[in-house]
Amino acid sequence: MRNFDVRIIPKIIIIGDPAVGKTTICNRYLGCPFEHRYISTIGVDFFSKDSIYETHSGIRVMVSWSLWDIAGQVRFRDIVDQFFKGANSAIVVYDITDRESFENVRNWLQRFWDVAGEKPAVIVGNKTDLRDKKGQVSTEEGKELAEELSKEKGMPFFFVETSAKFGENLDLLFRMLFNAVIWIKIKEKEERDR
Ligand SMILES: Nc1nc2c(ncn2[C@@H]2O[C@H](COP(=O)(O)OP(=O)(O)OP(=O)(O)O)[C@@H](O)[C@H]2O)c(=O)[nH]1
Ligand SMILES: [Mg+2]
Repeated sequence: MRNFDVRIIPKIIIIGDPAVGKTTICNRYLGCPFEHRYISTIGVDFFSKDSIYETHSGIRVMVSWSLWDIAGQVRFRDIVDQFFKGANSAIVVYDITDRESFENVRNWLQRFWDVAGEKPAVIVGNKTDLRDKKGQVSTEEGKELAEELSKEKGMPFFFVETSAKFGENLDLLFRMLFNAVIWIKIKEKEERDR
């Protein structure tokens, strides 16, 4: 007997400035050990993983994540945007120790929306294990950005802080992403039924 009721295969893009930890988040979520070296992504990498989630109404959903890990470096800009096509949602990552990467979150979202249409996303402040110095992006600032976007766009933006190094909050991040995807599915159904 199947242990789920429905199966979905959401296309997710992982975007954000160079070296914020996008590839590390993917690798760690897939169970690989932490890699200290920075090996910047060339173009796009692809990962997939199956997880089962339960909706609030008790439906068990098999989610086959199709994860497109996008290079942050500017030199790949023209190549990578075409991979945003058909994406159901996005994980937008910044590094809490790099304010510029936080300030660029909206630019990344805009690039995503320009290709795939306006859709909800999960905003991720990564590298919480390096939290100490002044000038870092606070939890409050991350939360506020997600709240502002939710108000502006009339759709949910989720926010979570992670340490990909220690695997902290990665399950929560994907649970939020699941909620974003389900929100979109419900909206699409409402529009079809109208
Ligand atoms: N301390 C700490 N280091 C991290 C964390 N996540 C990633 N790193 C380090 O940050 C560097 C960049 O990580 P990547 O995952 O390659 O960054 P990226 O966002 O994929 O970069 P591009 O592919 O160039 O866009 C690497 O040296 C990682 O070891 C974290 O949570 N904590
Ligand atoms: Mg990468």
